[in-house]
Amino acid sequence: MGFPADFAWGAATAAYQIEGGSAADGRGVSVWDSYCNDGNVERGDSGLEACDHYNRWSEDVALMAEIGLKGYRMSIAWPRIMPAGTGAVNEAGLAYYERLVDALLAAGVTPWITLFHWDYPRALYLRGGWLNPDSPRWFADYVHAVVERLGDRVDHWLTINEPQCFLGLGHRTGEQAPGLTYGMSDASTAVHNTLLAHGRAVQAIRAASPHPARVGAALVGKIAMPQTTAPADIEAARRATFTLHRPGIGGNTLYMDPMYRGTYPDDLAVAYDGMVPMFDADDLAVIHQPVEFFGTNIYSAEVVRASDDARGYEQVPGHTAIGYNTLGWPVQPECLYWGPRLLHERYGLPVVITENGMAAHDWPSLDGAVHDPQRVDFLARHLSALGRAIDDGVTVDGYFHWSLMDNFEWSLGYRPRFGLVYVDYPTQRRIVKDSGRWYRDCIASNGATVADLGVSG
Ligand code: GCO
Repeated sequence: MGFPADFAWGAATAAYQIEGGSAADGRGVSVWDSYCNDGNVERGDSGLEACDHYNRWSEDVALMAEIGLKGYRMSIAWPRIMPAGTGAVNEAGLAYYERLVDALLAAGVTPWITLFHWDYPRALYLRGGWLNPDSPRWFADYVHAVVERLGDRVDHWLTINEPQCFLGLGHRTGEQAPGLTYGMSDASTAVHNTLLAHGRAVQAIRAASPHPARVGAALVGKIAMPQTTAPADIEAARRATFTLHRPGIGGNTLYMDPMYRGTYPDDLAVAYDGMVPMFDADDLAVIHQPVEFFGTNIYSAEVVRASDDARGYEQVPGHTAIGYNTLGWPVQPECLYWGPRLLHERYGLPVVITENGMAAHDWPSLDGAVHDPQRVDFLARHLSALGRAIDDGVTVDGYFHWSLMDNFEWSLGYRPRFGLVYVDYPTQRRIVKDSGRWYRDCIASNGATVADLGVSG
């Protein structure tokens, strides 16, 4: 069977991680600008210049064409469009993204646009941010302004990237911007308003787009995969993936069930440590908007097996991964077989892998090239597993590698390198890595080069 003929072979980035131009052309301040300015990021790094994509976008589009990308997942910086977060629209910001989208289309690269990838306007943070009951409307108004301008050329929209992360790390543990440590009560309000913001944004896209759009989000979550293909182990993987294990706002179903099933999960009290927040029942009808795909960022999976206790699963001890990336994340290629299979089975939507990739020890060799054999092997194994999921009947519409280029990795700054393209930050020179050339050939073959590599599900 193999990959569909119109499979979206892509790569992903995010505005704050690559653009720079933080004060250019009327852009407002984001919570990440101030978080970096306060010295919270490794080595004092910030997104002030990043990869200077704000000025080098034309060169970077040419690189995407050189690699032969069919799709490019980018994000729009909310503070570039509405410097105060709401109200007046910054024409220069819209014009920048209009030029970029037109260049992508001219290069035969389909833009997939994420509308919020963490660079929240500081002006709204100062008004209470996601605790403010107006926060869903603020987001919807911004989304409407963007889609009104770009909706005639952009068909693929993602509302929000990884609410689990920006809420969990940015508002609970304080490890990311804006560095807040909400108690569980405020956290539950922020989660709920973020889910409402997703729903209101989908409504805004439908209202502003001049033609039918394909809409989704980009959720991350802990995927569990079975130790064996025994039915009991597969059921254990389902339970581990779709139950709320412990207090905290990172659980898959806390977001996925309201967005894609229209209900909070029955075990909601587990997430909120016994406190079941009171929300307006009508809210779930707003949150549960029909969408066209299930976007998910999958980097790895934990391996589980059936157990005799009430939970019905246990994590398999020891080192089950084939290795670890430079951030210590386990490399577990079968995550791209089991993740899509379990998510498609539960939510019934076409799956799009909106992020998958690895940080590696990349630098230019003496021959001037950047040889990254482990990323090549990572890509081959993960895409082979994804191809097996498709062969087994899972509908997968696309794969966006994280990332197109090395970039600002949030609190870790520029140390981790995830790109298919190396960025020499002092000179901003780009070098396509071996993995970028390998990916080009894989795309040209529509995935035939990764068929039957023996990466079993
Ligand atoms: C995320 C974000 C990306 C990260 C990438 C590597 O998933 O955390 O969407 O912005 O840079 O995942 O950590």
